[in-house]
Amino acid sequence: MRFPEGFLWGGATAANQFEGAWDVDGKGPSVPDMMTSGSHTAPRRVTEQLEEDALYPSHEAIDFYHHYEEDIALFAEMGFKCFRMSINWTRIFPTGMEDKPNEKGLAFYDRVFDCCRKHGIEPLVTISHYELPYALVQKYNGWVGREVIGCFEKYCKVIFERYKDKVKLWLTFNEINCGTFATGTVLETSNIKGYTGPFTVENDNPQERFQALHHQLVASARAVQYAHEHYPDFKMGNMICFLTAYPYTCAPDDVVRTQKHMQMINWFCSDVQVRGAYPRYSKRYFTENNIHIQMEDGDLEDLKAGTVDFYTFSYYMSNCVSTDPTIEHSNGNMLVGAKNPYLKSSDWGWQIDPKGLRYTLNEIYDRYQIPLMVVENGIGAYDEKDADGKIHDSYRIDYLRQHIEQMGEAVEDGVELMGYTPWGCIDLVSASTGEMAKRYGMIYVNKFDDGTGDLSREKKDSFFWYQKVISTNGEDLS
Ligand code: BGP
Repeated sequence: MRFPEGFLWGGATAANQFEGAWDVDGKGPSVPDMMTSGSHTAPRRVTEQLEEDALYPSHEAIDFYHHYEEDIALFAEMGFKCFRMSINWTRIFPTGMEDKPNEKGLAFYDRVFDCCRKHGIEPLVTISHYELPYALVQKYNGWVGREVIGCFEKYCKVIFERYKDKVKLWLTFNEINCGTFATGTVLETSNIKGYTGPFTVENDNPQERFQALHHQLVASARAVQYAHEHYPDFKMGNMICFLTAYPYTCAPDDVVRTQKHMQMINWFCSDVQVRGAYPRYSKRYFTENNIHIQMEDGDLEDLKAGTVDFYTFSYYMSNCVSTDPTIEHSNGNMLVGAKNPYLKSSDWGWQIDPKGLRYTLNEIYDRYQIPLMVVENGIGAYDEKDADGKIHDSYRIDYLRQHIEQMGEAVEDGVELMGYTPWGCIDLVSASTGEMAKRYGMIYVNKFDDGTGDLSREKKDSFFWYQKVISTNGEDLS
């Protein structure tokens, strides 16, 4: 057997992209609740006030809030051992600033975790997946405000204590490294006070963004430290958006540029979260980019004391880095890059690179030597129903098969891999475009970009295929 016994096969979601019920049972608005839908040609917009004629896809999403029993039963039928989901901070603290948590919000996640346990599914919970309370944007300019660290600590203490018997695996921030580049501003660092405009902010402010990121890194470390002190059976992980980059050519200038890109985009946050200190290369980057991070006494000690137990990441695609600005560009998750002539792309222009996953797993494990988990992977595609009324998504099966094969290679290379939770195991709202049409799921949801659809769930071919993969612990990928 390639995959170890107890391997955590499952799927991944995020509250803001699938729960809906955005203002039900006391929930407050979070950043994505203020974001309109878009497409891969027209960007999503952030609005300060809700606009009457705009569509806000998180408001209903696929309404997991009222379908959780049915959905978790479907995950169980596929054989899931693990389910990655996030808690919507604004269900627990509607503005982030209350003294007391919202009981109805807490009770909802009790029901969800109980349902998972009933089916023998281990929850893997992201504490903050692009879900900052919007009130904290208005009051503190998002994570730029140091006060937000305290709000986050309060939230963590409440959920740790409440769910201590139901949840053991935690991730602090989804794709925290998105704070190292401009496209991460809206959803990650959320320094968008007073901002109305497109998803890719027009006036990026790296000084603010890195200050906000510092606060997130401190908040993450404090949460990990607190969990370790009070709940020794918790396992605390980080979560990185891994944007694998190859030099476009073997010209040393391309190679060095790629190395610098890898350092600040892919390694910087995890060097802090796994090794417990700002890496030396970041000093030069900050000097050259005129970034001055304000720290308070104790910050460096917190970073040192709050290192994670396991490393998790998303992997969808790879890109190339070139010093030649005329090279053709390719789309990608959060960032564009130079197009790799050896790879094909998805409908949204993300380059499909299964071998890049083996390469990436080896690189990460060589660097840190702690257990790894792939907590997002998948292909966003247009799904059309066939004449028989079913979705025959052989392209999705191909994508997943090739990536699982390469994970198997990495395990044989000696990488310690805990599990695999492909993204959007059930169709949900796209984070970057706000579309429903960009589907990742093995379960189809009757919900469309114009907001119509009866929300009914249907199994795609990939549902049955993944069921077989799990039941054979990854041996039968046919
Ligand atoms: C990751 C995010 C997810 C998810 C995924 C797919 O970066 O963590 O929230 O959405 O990407 O991206 P998209 O939805 O833009 O296709």
